[in-house]
Amino acid sequence: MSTTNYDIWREEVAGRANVEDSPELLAYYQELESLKTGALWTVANKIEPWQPKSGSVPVLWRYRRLREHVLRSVALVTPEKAGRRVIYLDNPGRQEVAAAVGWLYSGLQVMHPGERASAHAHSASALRFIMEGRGAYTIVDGHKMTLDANDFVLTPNGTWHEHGVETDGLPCIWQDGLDIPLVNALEAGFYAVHPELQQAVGYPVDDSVHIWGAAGLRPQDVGWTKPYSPLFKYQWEPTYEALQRYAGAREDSPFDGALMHYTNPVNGGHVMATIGASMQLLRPGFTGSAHRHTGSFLYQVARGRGHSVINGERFDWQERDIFCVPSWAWHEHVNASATEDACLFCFSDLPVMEKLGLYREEALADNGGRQPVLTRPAT
Ligand code: GTQ
Repeated sequence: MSTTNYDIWREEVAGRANVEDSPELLAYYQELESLKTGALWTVANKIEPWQPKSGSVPVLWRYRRLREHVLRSVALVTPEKAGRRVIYLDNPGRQEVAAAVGWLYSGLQVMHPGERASAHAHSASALRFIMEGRGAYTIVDGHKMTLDANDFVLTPNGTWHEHGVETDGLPCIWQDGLDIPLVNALEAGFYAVHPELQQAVGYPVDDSVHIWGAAGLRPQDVGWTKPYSPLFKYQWEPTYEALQRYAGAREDSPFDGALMHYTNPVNGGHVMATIGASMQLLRPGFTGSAHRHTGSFLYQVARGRGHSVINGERFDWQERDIFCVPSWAWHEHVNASATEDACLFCFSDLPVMEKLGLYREEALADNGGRQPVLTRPAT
């Protein structure tokens, strides 16, 4: 055995389960099964992989193909009957748990002017990112927030929340992001409908932004101990301006360009305990290097066009398209335009990975940090 082969053998076999079946063993396994037990060596290599093996498939959901189907649901079901009028993103590798990627759920919700969905609360944490329309609002524990395109709002775990569109608005579509699959995996999900179906607005409209939204300033007389951001609403204009300033003040990350995390103004941490979110700016012509890390990530193109290579597959995206990067998948982003910025909104389970000590990251060393592109899916 050459040294090289020995290394491969050591990598793949040594210390790992390698027991061949025999009639005696097979009978033994059956006896164990009847006692609701099993021999670890029959499953060890599967349940303890060398590195994460995501069941999720990289997927690009093209908005120009989805939009008309989302709009069609308006004529087919009412928010009252459907509860939430949503078309969810169904990752072919995660259909059993209704996840878009990993343990994250996502869907596109549509509402017409004058419609409102009833108030409810659940253990899952949620966010929504406004894609189009005018007059959308969300009420969270009595705080009403008005929402425009590319605004992002939180409805954290346990809060009463409802959505609607003002009667003088335009049809609205937004992306929901929730940790429903994670909460279900942890068997910790509760769900309640508000006793009055709607909640009263108890504060001035957009008060959370006025109280918590001043950059670099924290209010003196407002205590906050909940494990999520009291700001709730993050507007596009100040976000984009902050990104441009940041990009102008320092060099790009080779992987992400200029990326900023949305934060809890109380402590600078992630916006919610289980879901984090970011917005990144890829300058004209930005060509990222590939890296991979643990955690599941869902991107929405807030602006511009470009492509990402995910595990060797190229996905060309444009404004409003959504794509996912599964855990430990190689990925690199490119802004195709020579003149226009591209901006990617992203939400993920990064807070979970970080808190549990499971976050790991690796840069692609080979090939100048670029993945060979294996396939080009049809558009
Ligand atoms: O608005 O709270 O897309 O509970 C799926 C489940 C949205 C919501 C979804 C939900 C919500």
